[in-house]
Amino acid sequence: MSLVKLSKDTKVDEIVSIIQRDGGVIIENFLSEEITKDIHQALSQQLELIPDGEDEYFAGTKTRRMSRLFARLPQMPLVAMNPTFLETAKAILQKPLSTWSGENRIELCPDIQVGVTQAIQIWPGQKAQPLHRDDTVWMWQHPVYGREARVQIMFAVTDFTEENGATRVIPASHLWDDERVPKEDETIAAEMKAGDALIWIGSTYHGGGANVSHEPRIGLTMSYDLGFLRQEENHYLSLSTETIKGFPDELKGMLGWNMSTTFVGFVEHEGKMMNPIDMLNVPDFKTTGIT
Ligand SMILES: O=C(O)CCC(=O)C(=O)O
Ligand SMILES: [Fe+2]
Repeated sequence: MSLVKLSKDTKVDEIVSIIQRDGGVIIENFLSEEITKDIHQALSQQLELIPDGEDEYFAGTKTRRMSRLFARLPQMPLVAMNPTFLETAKAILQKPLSTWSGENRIELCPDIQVGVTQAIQIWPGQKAQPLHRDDTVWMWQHPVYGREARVQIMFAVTDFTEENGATRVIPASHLWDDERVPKEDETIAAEMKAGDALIWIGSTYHGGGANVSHEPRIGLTMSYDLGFLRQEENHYLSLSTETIKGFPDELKGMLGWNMSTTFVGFVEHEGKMMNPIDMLNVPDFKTTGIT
């Protein structure tokens, strides 16, 4: 079995139905060759300054991980706002809930937010990462009851091959319960050309592959998560208000500067429960992020 490859112009409904069946899908030519080259150049330079991971088990001692990508990589909005990714994430995550408010039946629809961003450079000699589900960060249980928590992308900055450590995925493992053990021989390598992207969900077992080639592999990952969960990466401390102000309003909100439909994340200011996005217009309000 292999993962289905689709063109970036495929209708969102079709992308979603394949993800719901297989747990993931590959989108070819997700970004243009030119943009991919620029991202490659920027990330390879910045990754030179990043040390290998310290943890042999999961992060990898021959793997460099660099986050805070919205502060570091000017092309991040092109990844995040790419309609194929954004619309797919919305279609999967924004499942409404009906509940009571007094005797009124109301329908609530969750917002989505940016969770983690990370450039992952796997060097020759790195062993395969343990197979895992990324929704374990919130101890999500399986089979998923009600709703998926995450829709994630792995953008191939370099070619992804079986030899250089392409992400390994167990197709349809998002449907498994929490007892079944994920095994290496059930995985397939998400082989991609630079510029392609794997989109998968938080409940699908996957992991970085072993790099037995002579070149490093670079992937750029970013997740969209349910807006009422805690963000895996702390964007409030990572990105300055100046950086945030440079983004389109929808992206500002999705980086955490939005209050969820269920009021998660409000800020009290002068007795009002404010949406944090409105704080950006309050004179003298500033956060500096890591510099
Ligand atoms: O690098 C990869 O291919 C996957 C990495 C991953 O799944 C993780 O770090 O959670
Ligand atoms: Fe992962």
